[in-house]
Amino acid sequence: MSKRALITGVTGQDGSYLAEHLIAEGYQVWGLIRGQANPRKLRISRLASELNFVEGDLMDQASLVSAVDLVQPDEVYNLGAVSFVPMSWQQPELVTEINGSGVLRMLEAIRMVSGIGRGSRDFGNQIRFYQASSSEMFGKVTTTPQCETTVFYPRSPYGVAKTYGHYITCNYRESYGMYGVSGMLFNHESPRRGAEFVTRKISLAVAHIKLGMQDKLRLGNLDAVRDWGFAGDYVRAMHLMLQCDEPMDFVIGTGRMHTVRDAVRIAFECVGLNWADHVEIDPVLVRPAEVETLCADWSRARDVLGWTPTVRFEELMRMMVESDLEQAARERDYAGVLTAGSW
Ligand code: GDR
Repeated sequence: MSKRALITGVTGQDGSYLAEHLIAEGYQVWGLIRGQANPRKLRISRLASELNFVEGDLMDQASLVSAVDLVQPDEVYNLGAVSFVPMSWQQPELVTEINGSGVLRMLEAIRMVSGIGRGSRDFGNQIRFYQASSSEMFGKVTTTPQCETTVFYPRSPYGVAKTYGHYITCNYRESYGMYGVSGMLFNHESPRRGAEFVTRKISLAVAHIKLGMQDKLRLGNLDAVRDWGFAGDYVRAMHLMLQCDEPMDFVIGTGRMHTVRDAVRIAFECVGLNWADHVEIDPVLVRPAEVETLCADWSRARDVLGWTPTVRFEELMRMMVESDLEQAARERDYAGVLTAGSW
């Protein structure tokens, strides 16, 4: 019989790639959606016929119990969160509720439905739980690269909430013998990335500038260093983490560092333009407390999971720019048709 997976955050970038991956692996996949979300309009529209949906909200304990009870999943992937770090200074309490307490609610739902007991370590028939932890937990780093034992020093309400989610997952593993693991994922991007994140903001702007639809690109801190990988690679790691005999946390990244300035330069080079002619610094976009440098030591994932990233940063930026060029050209042509039609 095929395995059943429940994914929170299924409408996001990672949720869409993970749902595709699990369906290809023969899973029955269920996405947790909030009442008014319309799956047909979202990233998962192409999967709508193969995906099942169940209503629920990480803010509502009872809805999670009902969803887990209805789906009876073998695996739960908790990707649902407010993912844009700056929003966590604007709505810190909401972000703490969803990204922090939401993890606790899902763990409790699994515990209640499956009756997992204190300290039993029979992982065989348990619901397995994946928590989307983040490199933002490392924050103000003192050692580079960062691995599973590096100390946390989060620099935003987002990072603090994710750190709570991480520790409560460890705690439920240790308190109740639950199969719960955290993937500490470094930045991961794709053509499906939200437009507010820096790589997609850049690739969209490059496409629009190349096609004469935009003039300038405003950015904040160009010196920030990130370890950027391809989201499609990272969801494979999530799945592998739940197939181990013993639950264990993993760092997932590429071990390569680039600045935001590198990202801008590479993206503009893809269309033969000089970034310095188009980029302006906007101090409003500089964060109250910045994570300056992140770089993953992903050797545990390589050794234990046999996982490796397959897309280099230059390829990733090119993939995003090319996708946005196609999309921008369609938008421009559509606008042309509308204008012509109005004459
Ligand atoms: P991040 O991703 O906060 O690292 O979190 P983001 O792409 O937003 O920022 C990366 C770096 O770029 C700098 N930056 C800008 N960022 C944005 N968004 N917009 C700008 O105009 C801009 N200019 C410079 C930022 O200051 C930052 O240093 C992502 C999210 O997906 C999290 O949910 C996830 O947990 C982590 O990655 C791993």
